[in-house]
Amino acid sequence: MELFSELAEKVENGQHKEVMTLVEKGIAENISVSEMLNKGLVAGMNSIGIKFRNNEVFVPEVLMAARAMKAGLAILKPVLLREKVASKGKIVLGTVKGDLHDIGKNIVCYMLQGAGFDVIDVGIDVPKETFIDAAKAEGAQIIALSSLLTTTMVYMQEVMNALHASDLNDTVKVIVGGAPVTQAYANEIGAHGYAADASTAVDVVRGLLGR
Ligand code: B12
Repeated sequence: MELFSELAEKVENGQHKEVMTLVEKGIAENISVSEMLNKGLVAGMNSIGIKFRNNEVFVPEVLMAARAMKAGLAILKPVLLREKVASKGKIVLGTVKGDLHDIGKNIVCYMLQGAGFDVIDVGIDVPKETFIDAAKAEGAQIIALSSLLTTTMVYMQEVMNALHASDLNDTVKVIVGGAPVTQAYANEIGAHGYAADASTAVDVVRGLLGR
């Protein structure tokens, strides 16, 4: 659909006002919100990601694209949450220490909330103690860790170690994700779940909680 490719293009170009107008238009025309998210906003972010990797664009362009993506997400969020019913479980979610990427984490957050889970978003650059303390304080069943850098992905192991050393061990499950993270890595650190994208994350959490 033309709207999706237009959305992707405007995200890529960092045209946040145009992105907002297009998302509003899509909602008014009853276009699928998850398709606008995945085929529009996320697709745009993915293609700027490829250009960033190839040194065709630099940090300022990526930041503008990220701002455009966030502007679109802010409008989609209430619609994604509209379906929310009674809480199906509590999840503490954050991007691990040293890592400031939050776009993917935020999408995972909205998708989980939209599926009826309570999500405590502890933010970015989060030390292991914060994950453990928040899970304790909130009585969460799941800790969800995001990482976009190979250098910060290894911190997930430290969170696992802190969990094993805490009295939460065996009561809280850990799910991991983010571009460099794989199922093999999740297995290696003993995480209970892995998902490559936000909608799979919802399925994995449902599976872990048996609901
Ligand atoms: C946007 C971006 C930035 C922005 C971040 C803005 C923000 N507010 O998040 C800015 C410009 C700040 C940035 C900075 C840096 N970045 Co950067 N960035 C990106 C970029 C282009 C896109 C990331 C993104 O938002 N993708 C879109 C979202 C929707 O996808 P996603 O994050 O992967 O999330 C999805 C899944 O992974 C999954 N998921 C995510 N989290 C979780 C969690 C759970 C529990 C689950 C189940 C699933 C899940 O679901 C999400 C939705 O489907 C990527 C390229 C890429 N291809 O990933 C580079 C990239 C991640 N960055 C990179 C680098 C190197 C950096 C910098 C070091 C650059 C620098 N020299 O300063 C800094 C590091 C800053 C820091 N300490 O964190 C590298 C990492 C290389 C590596 N292998 O480690 C990448 C891969 C680019 C590259 N190829 O060089 N970056």
